[in-house]
Amino acid sequence: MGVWKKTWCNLCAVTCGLEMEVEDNRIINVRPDPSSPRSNGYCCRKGRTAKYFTENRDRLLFPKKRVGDHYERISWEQAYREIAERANAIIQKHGPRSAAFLGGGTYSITTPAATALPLMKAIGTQYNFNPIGVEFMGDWWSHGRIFGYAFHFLEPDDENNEVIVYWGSNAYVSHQMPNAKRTIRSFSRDPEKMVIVVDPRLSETARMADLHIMPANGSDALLMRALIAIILEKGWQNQEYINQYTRDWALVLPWFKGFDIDAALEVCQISREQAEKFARIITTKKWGMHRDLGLFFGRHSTASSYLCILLAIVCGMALVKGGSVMPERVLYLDSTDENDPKVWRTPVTNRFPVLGIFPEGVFPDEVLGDNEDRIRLAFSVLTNPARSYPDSQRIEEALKKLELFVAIDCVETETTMLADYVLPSMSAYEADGDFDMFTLNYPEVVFGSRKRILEPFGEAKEDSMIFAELTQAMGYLPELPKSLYDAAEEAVRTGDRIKYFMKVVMWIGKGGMKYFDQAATIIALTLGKAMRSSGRAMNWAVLLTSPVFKSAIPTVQADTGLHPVLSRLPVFKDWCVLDAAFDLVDHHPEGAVIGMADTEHMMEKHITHKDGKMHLWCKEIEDYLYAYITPEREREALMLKDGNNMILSSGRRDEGGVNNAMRNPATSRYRNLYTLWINPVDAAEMGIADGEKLRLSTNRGSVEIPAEITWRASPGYCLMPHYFGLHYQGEIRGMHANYLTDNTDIDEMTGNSHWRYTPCRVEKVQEV
Ligand SMILES: Nc1nc2c(c(=O)[nH]1)N[C@H]1C(S)=C(S)[C@@H](COP(=O)(O)OP(=O)(O)OC[C@H]3O[C@@H](n4cnc5c(=O)[nH]c(N)nc54)[C@H](O)[C@@H]3O)O[C@H]1N2
Ligand SMILES: Nc1nc2c(c(=O)[nH]1)N[C@H]1C(S)=C(S)[C@@H](COP(=O)(O)OP(=O)(O)OC[C@H]3O[C@@H](n4cnc5c(=O)[nH]c(N)nc54)[C@H](O)[C@@H]3O)O[C@H]1N2
Ligand code: SF4
Ligand SMILES: [Mo]
Repeated sequence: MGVWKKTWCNLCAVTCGLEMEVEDNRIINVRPDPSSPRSNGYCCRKGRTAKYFTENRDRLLFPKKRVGDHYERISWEQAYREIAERANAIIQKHGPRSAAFLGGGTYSITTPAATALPLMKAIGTQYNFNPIGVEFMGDWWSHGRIFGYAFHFLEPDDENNEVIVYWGSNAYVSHQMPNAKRTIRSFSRDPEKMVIVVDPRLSETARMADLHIMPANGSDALLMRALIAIILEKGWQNQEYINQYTRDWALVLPWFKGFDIDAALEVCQISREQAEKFARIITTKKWGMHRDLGLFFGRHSTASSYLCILLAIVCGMALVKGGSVMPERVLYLDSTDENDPKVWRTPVTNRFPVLGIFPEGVFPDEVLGDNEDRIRLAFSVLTNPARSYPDSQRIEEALKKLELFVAIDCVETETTMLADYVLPSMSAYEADGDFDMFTLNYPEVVFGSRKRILEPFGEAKEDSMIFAELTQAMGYLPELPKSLYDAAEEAVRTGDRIKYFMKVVMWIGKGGMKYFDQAATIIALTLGKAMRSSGRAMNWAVLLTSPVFKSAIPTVQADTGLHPVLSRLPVFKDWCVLDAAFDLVDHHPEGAVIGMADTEHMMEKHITHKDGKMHLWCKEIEDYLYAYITPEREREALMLKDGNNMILSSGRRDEGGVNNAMRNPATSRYRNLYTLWINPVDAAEMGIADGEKLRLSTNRGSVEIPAEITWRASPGYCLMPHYFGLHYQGEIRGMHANYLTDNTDIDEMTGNSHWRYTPCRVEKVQEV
């Protein structure tokens, strides 16, 4: 019999509450946690298999260093010393543009960034690559343009929606929203409500739909342009809302007036009748939309995201109760305006960051060139670029070419195998303090501090501590005075962390603010030591500096009480509220509600343009729509060329795998998931039998893969998983989807990868 402990799932951004039975430092059982304010007793099949994530025999236990063609174990001190020497030499010689950070965020493990970003600032580099960037680049950018701040983006108010639209999202399987199956089922069952799915195939979510719109794969932007044009043609738009809350309506009208709706719908393969039906529903009902990879990894991803928002605005559904709302964020990401000359562009590919994140597809080109200002040094954490970035061959080549590559992970991966130094970090279940990056609940603002439930393996450290110690080793921070360490110990003893915080602020001020950007790292080193966890200290530091209560209403006072003296002084009041929120979450391992969204003042709180209006017009989008989103151009562009006979989804989400996290084959021991889903019509036409081996080729590579004949694929559209081709105990099963993808095949505007639209050739394997 083990002991049941409360934690939450590390396998996707939804962070469902889980209870785990722990025996002999192993997770032996997992069940959903009914007390979780995030998920209220819900969890999916992946969450149930979370024990296989920690049950990995390739755990990294010690720091190691590449020596010739093998690795040698070294001490942490040696690792820090050597990495610092080599990194500093490269940066001194070639400048800050030689250094890049490769981060991850999918798993809502957020504390490493708290000290990694300050280290980037100390080095002076802006190169932050991250898969969450590549999914959301276009969507965030569009929200930034229309509303002002890119990290507050629209989500359906599903408590109050009459209709939920899933556009390019298979949430019934992939989640990306709280309690997905429960919510979709309840909408599907309720005669007063409706589920609409826009997906070119019969996905699991589409099977639950009242209305399934099946556009030709890749024709979404054209369909959206046609839908808005229909709404305007019929006069169905919510003109009162548009007049009150938006700017530049007259400039946007020509995008749709005179647009050839029928020619567009023909290319989309949607009947006029169905398109009008859809348009009528969304102009008469209260609806919200989940957008996901079908759009974000589809063609014209940025233009589609922009048009999605316009569609909501035209119907009067953005930032209104029952329409789309903006869940609050505890974490703040700095806006980056690509037109500001201080914001870097990549020298070879001329790409810009959105919210500080660069599109990962261009990374290899920025390493492999022979330009003087190329990237020569990289740190990776919580990511496996050798598999998760497009074009595995090219990214492997780039990682090998780096003059110094330091990889941090809890297990051996295809990326750590290419590093010069490999540093072991604790997994989510050994580390402390991680919190929810996306805070998906609404109107509740749920926040947490994940508790350690397993003792750390080997010499693994928390990622946030690794970056903090590295910052010191590289000489960006001096030895810190004993007084700060003592103040931290006292704060833990007495609970008065504000007093400690003032000491940190004073020490930074005394040094002429030179270490201002390193505040979090100073806290990780001092309070982290006193709390026996830098992650927990980061959780507190992030909360203390969070602007969450600029838009949300705190609910913490009543529960915990504020600092008795300081909270009465206006300068300290906000800090005291946030500090009390930390106490609340620290005492609640299942997470806690720290605030509520201000549902009465959404427009004032979430439109951050000075004039308080949504800005509808944008030159880049106008140029793009006129150049690309026309029936003539799309008719031609959607035709298969170069001997290709199908479109591939190079990244099938099914219940079996979770990106590259589940390496232990025991996770799916009863099923063969390494298959290509192919529609029965295609199979019959090509004479393919179920289970028959096929050759699947793209412009970048070719693999053999068994066919799985299923209606979940549609004619001309096949799907392969993106979680094979991973090493485990020296063996590799299948091939990774990114052996078939092209890192230059990315969205022209912001750089998302076209992973849902990979032209390919499917053939029978010739018998010899
Ligand atoms: N089991 C499992 N769940 C996961 C993950 C996992 O690896 N495994 N990963 C997690 C992560 S990181 C993410 S980002 C989410 C992603 O979650 P989703 O975006 O829901 O995942 P996909 O399966 O890519 O679903 C996209 C849907 O878009 C459809 N689609 C494809 N092309 C087009 C198109 O041209 N137009 C339209 N309208 N639709 C199209 C596809 O048929 C598919 O049904 O999943 C998360 N959940
Ligand atoms: N072809 C193709 N490529 C894709 C996609 C696709 O659909 N098709 N999807 C894209 C999407 S949406 C995403 S989000 C990215 C995901 O790509 P990445 O963010 O790179 O995620 P993974 O490849 O799963 O790598 C995550 C790493 O973090 C480590 N890790 C996980 N949990 C913990 C933990 O608790 N502690 C520590 N220390 N380490 C941990 C794992 O061991 C793993 O090596 O992939 C993208 N790549
Ligand atoms: S929905 Fe995501 S967080 Fe919840 S149990 Fe499934 S994988 Fe874990
Ligand atoms: Mo993702």
